Amino acid sequence: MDFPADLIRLLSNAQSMAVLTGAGVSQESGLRTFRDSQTGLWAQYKPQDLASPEAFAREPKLVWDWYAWRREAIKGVRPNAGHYALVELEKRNSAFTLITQNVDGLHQMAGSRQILELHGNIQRVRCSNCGCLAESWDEQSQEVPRCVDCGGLLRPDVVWFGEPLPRSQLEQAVQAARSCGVFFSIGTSGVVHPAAALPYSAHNQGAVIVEINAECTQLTGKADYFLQGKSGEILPELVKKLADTASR
Ligand code: BV8
Ligand code: ZN
Repeated sequence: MDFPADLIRLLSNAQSMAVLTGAGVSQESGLRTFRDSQTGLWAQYKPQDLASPEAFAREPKLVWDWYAWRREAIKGVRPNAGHYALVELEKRNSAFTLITQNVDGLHQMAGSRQILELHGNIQRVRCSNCGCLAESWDEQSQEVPRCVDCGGLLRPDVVWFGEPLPRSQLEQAVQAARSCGVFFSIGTSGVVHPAAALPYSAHNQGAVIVEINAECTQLTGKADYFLQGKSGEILPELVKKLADTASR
């Protein structure tokens, strides 16, 4: 892929970078995005209908089983070249913040260090009553497992629709958007708030906006650069171009 020369120059001299990733970054690892239709048993449900405190209150076992199925699906999944390219980008930029909406843990697995998980992590499970993280639980249990401390129902440690994002992670993400020189929005449809507002905060303070997505989104018209295609292909090529430029 050819990159605009001014983009390469700009990225080579960037003082600080922030990156927002969405489900599209994990798509080439074989994980369905939120917009992809669900499969099998779950085809009849929309994620928004299951990922909510109301759904869990109404049908805790159904919601628990959906997350147990997703944890199982993630077991065989590995980071793709896009995740690893972001690890390289972090190594090349001292002021680098990775903000992810993904709950799959693939950025950690790839080796990214400074990660802000805005929507939690599906590999963690916490008590819906006392909030403490569960060390272990019986994945084969026929009932929703309960907290060993207080007996409350266990739930995935993710942010459901209608729930507030973790304050510290959100504050750090807002801070990064407001102070970065370059803001990447990668593999996200930009529909879910407040994460979707971050690129606009960056744009409003004068950051250069680079969007990488397989298709146009609501942000595309505002982006300074729109690199259309698969992040697992574009990111490694971009990082290689930056490395080649630096070595000249
Ligand atoms: C909150 C964890 C308040 C759970 C998730 C009306 C207007 C604005 C906002 C709202 C509104 N009504 C309600 C709201 C608020 C709501 C919201 O934004 N709703 C949306 C649907 C309108 N937000 C909330 O409820 C948030 N909380 O606002 O709380 C509050 C405050 C104080 C006190 C009390 C309450 C909580 C939102 C978090 C929800 N949890 N995940 C779980 O995973 O089970 S969100 C979940 O969906 C994901 O984490 C992800 O963030 C989101 C899906 O978005 P994407 O990642 O963008 O994925 P998507 O599939 O949409 O797009 C993929 C993209 O990749 C596409 O563009 C595609 O083209 C591209 N792509 C595909 N393949 C590739 C690719 N690109 C590159 N390469 C490829 N290979
Ligand atoms: Zn408890």
